[in-house]
Amino acid sequence: MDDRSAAPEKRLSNRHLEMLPNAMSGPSFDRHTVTPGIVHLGLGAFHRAHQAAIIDRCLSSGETDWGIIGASLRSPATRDALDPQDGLYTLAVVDGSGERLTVIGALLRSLVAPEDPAALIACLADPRIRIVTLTVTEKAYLRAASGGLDLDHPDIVHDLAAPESPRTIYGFLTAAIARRQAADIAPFTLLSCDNLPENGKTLKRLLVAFATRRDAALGRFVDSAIAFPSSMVDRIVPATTDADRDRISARLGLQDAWPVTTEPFLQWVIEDNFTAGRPQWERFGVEMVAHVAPFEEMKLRLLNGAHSAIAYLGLLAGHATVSEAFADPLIRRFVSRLWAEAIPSLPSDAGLDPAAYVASLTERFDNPALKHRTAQIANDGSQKLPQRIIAVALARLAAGGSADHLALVPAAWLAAAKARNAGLPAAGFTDPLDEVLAEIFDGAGSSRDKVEAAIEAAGFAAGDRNRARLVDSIAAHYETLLQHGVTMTLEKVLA
Ligand code: CS2
Repeated sequence: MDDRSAAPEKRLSNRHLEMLPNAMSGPSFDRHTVTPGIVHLGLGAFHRAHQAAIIDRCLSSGETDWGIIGASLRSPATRDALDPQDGLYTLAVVDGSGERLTVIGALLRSLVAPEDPAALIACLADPRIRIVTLTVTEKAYLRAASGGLDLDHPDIVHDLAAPESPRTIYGFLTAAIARRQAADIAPFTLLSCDNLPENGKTLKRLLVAFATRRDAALGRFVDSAIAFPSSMVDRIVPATTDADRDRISARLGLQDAWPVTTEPFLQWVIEDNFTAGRPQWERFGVEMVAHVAPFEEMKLRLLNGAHSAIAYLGLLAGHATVSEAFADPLIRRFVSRLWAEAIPSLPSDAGLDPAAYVASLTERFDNPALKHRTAQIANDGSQKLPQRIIAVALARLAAGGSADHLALVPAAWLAAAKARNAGLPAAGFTDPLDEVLAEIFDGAGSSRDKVEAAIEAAGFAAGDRNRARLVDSIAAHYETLLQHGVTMTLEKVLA
C-alpha cells in the first residue's frame, strides 16, 4: 500500500482528541481551564519528553495553574508544527517490548523568540509565571574559555546595546526581571535543566555578570532576590525522524507533525529552592533534594561522558546509532574501562551507587528500539567535553591516577571532526569551533601542534597544572587514530 494513502487526514488537535483510539489516552484534564505558570526556554524534543511529560501529570492531578508556554530561541520549526495541533503532540516510549503512546497537553503556547522578542519578554513578565525553566544546550550559556560570560560574543554585545530586542537568554531574562521589578511583581525562580555542572550556580554567575553590565543595581537584585536551584535531568531523546512521524500518526489515526520518541527511563533531581511556589513534582517521581551536585556529576561523567565516547568512536568505526556502536565489542569494553577510570573521581560520601548506575546505563544504551544517532550526540563537542571528560581526567591526574582512557575521547572528537570533511560523510555534526578547527586541520604543523592548538582554542584544562600531561596523552591517541584507525587504537588501549 502507498504510504501516502495510509496517512491519516485529520490533524491531532483539541477538536479531534475524541478520535483517538480507545487504548490511547489524551490529556485527562480540561485544557481550557489550565493557566500558564512556567515559561520554558529551548522548546526542543528533550523538554517535550521530560519536563512537559511530568507537568502533564501534575495538570492531570488538578494542579492546573502550571501550564507551560514554550519558546524556541532560534527556529520556528516546532511552533510551526505544533500550532495547528493546539500544542498537542505524541510522546512515544519505546523499548524492546514495543511502543507506548500518550498525547501530551501541557504545552499551552509556543513562541519563537527572534520573530517577536517583545512577546517573549511580555510572557516572562506575566505575574502568573512563577518558574522559568531552560534547556537551551551548553553553547547558549555563552561561556568564554575562562568559564566567565563571553562579553565579546556579538550577541552579548548586541543585547547590552539593545535591551528591548534581545537574542540571548541573558537579554531576555534581564529584560523580564527588570520589568517585573518595576511593576512590583515577585520574581520567578530560574531553573536550568541543561547538562552543566551546578547548572543553577552557573546560570546565576553568568546572568549576574550580564545584568551588572546593564545596570549595577539590577545585577545586585538578580544576585540577591532570584533563586537558581540546580537540577539534574535525564532521559535519552533521539531526534524525531520521518519514519517516527509516519508510524506514530498511523497508530494514532491522526496526523502528528512532531511527535517525540524516548526511552522508559526518566530522572529529574532538583534542589528544593523555589521562591514563588512550584508544582508538587515529588508526587510524580521527581527527587527534591538539598544538594544536586553529586547526582549531576555522576550523570555528566558516566552517562554523558560515555555518550560522547560512543559518539566519536562510533562514528569513526562507522556506527550510526548508540545501540549499534555499543554492540561493538571493542567500544563496549572501552566504555566499561572509561567508567572504571571515571568512578573514582565521584564523591564517595554522597550516597551515590555508581555500580548500579552503570548497570542501568548498559541496559539503556542497549535499547535497540531507540535510534539514537551518534552524530546527534557528536554535536558541540567543544562545549560538552569539558564537564564530561576533561574535568574528570584532570581530577584523576591530580589524584595521581591515570586518565589514559579519558584522553582518547577528545582525541576521537578531533579525529572525527577532521575526518568529517574527508572520508566520513555520515558524520554530519557541527560545533561552534568548526571554523577554527578547519583552519587548524588545514594549516601547517605536526599533529601534536594541531592537537595543542585545538585544545587551546576550546579552552580545555586552561591553567591546570596537569594540562601538558593531558595534552600529551590526547595527542598520542590522536596520532594513533590517524595512522592506524579506530580498531587498532582501541585494541592498543585495551591491551
Ligand atoms: C547526549 C544527551 O546529545 C548528548 O550530548 O549525551 O543529550 C543525553 O542523551 C541526555 O543528557 C540524557 O539525559
